[in-house]
Amino acid sequence: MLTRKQFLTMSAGLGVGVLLPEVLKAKRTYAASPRLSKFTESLPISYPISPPSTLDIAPGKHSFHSSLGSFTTWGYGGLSYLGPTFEVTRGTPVKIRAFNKLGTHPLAGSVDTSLHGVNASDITNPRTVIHLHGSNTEPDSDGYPEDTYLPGQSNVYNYNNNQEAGTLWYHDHSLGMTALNLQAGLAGMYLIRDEDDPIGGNGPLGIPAGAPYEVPLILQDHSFNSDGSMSFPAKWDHEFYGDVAVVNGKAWPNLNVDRTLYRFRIVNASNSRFFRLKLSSNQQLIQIGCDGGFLNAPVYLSKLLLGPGERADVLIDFSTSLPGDKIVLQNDAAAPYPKGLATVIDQGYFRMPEIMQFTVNRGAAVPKAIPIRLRVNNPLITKIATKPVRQRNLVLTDILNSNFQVLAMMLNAVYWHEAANHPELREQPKVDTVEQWNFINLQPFAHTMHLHLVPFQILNRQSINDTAYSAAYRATGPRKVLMHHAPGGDTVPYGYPPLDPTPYLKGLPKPPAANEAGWKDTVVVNPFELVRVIVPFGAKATANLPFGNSFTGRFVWHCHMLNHEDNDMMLPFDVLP
Ligand SMILES: [Cu+2]
Repeated sequence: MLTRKQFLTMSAGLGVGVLLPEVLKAKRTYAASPRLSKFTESLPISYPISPPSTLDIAPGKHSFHSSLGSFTTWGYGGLSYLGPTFEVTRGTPVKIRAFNKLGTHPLAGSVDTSLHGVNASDITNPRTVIHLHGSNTEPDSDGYPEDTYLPGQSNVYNYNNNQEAGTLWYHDHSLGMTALNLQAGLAGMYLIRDEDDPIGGNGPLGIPAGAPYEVPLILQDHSFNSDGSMSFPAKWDHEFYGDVAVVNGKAWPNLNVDRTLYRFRIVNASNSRFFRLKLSSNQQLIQIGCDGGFLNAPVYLSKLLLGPGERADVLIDFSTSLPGDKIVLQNDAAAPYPKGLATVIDQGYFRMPEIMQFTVNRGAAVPKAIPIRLRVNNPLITKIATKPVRQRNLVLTDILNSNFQVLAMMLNAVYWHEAANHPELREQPKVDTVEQWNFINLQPFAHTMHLHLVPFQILNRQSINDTAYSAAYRATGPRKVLMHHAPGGDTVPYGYPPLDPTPYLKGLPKPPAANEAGWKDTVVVNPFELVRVIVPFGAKATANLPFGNSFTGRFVWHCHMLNHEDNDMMLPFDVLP
């Protein structure tokens, strides 16, 4: 069986338009959305509020654009689409009972029962479960993908919020249904505050917190049918790219801004799309925080890359803008990231060059100082000095059929149900130890790898001779699968655990970018690259950690490209006592 890279290389040799394989042709059948005016919708803003003790997960009627009309979508906490932004202070525990009040799925025609965990009943009796992404949370409240509950049922989530200020988000995590449930609207933002970033602002950094100058931005891409309802392919495909940018639930919105300093909490909540954001005015984006909290110092960026699941805490200074200026938030990332399908079809096909617009209000400029130090009460981030007790090599790959169609996206060539039922196929770190995890991407597209429970530091990235490594890794297989419903048949081509990549590495390791040199929980793994991360599996694993718990139990690690996660690119791991 060919790898996708070998196949794409082969296709390139045949020339554009010749022998378009199923795997690529499928993309062109996506419905083209109706033409929509840009920057005519007002950006909806959910300013932060305290979490409630009860949270409804329920349908509503929502319009993404004034020319599209209203259709059924899903939301949290009484919103028709997405959920309220919650804010809590570090160390203040929160207990939320969430009620599943969902009805027939708004994307009923796209429920694909060939995916793991998906049943026809998900159309009319949909499961849900909430994961608070970025939180250091007990296993029973972490949104394990099989801890779902049905309409009429509820579940209690305990978040002790024992961690530094950061940009968290909450979203559905139902096994096999996460992509459709997020596309339907089940996502919201959750901000943890602390002494450096107190509720209401007026903290030592001098940055806004809350209305009106701190604005959450939930970035997605969507497609719409001619009647204006949401469109999504009927069958699973290895990626989804919509042709309409949606921010906070509106298509290509506009935000009127005062001439002062704004703070944007940005999450990439899209299925597969990477955003590389820039401003049409060529002003810099000043990144002050990444996934898990503040960086050591602001990083001034002309472009900001965010893969699916990643967050950024960003300042934009509009005090130097002129009244009436229109500044577009642009995106120059190819899709798939980073090179598109350049060798086979039009490279620009899935691009989304514009996201939203800022229109600068009249009024005097009110400049504010950009903080120099971001960690006043919290310890500076220094490289974890504790030596890892072990390394784990973890491979990102896929399984193709004889027509080169992707059957499943895989981690370690292990299926979810195999690992869920066979501990010998699971990673099992010991609580309060430090481990090094090496993510090895054997595919021509980037992925974003996410660990639940604990944040990590990126050590470095290094190229790998993927052809030689793949061949040697393949020689460790095939492995007989332990659960026979697996889509690829009775075997997978590779053995377990993955082969040591050391002899196949090329060049020198590169340190993370300055805006990644903080606490991360989701990391971009580029094609044919090994990314080393160092992970403290508990608050006592080493010094100066940004969280306070040492939980044991079952959690998950996965690719955050939602179609990948839904088709086996997710595995359980256990933190052992
Ligand atoms: Cu992926």
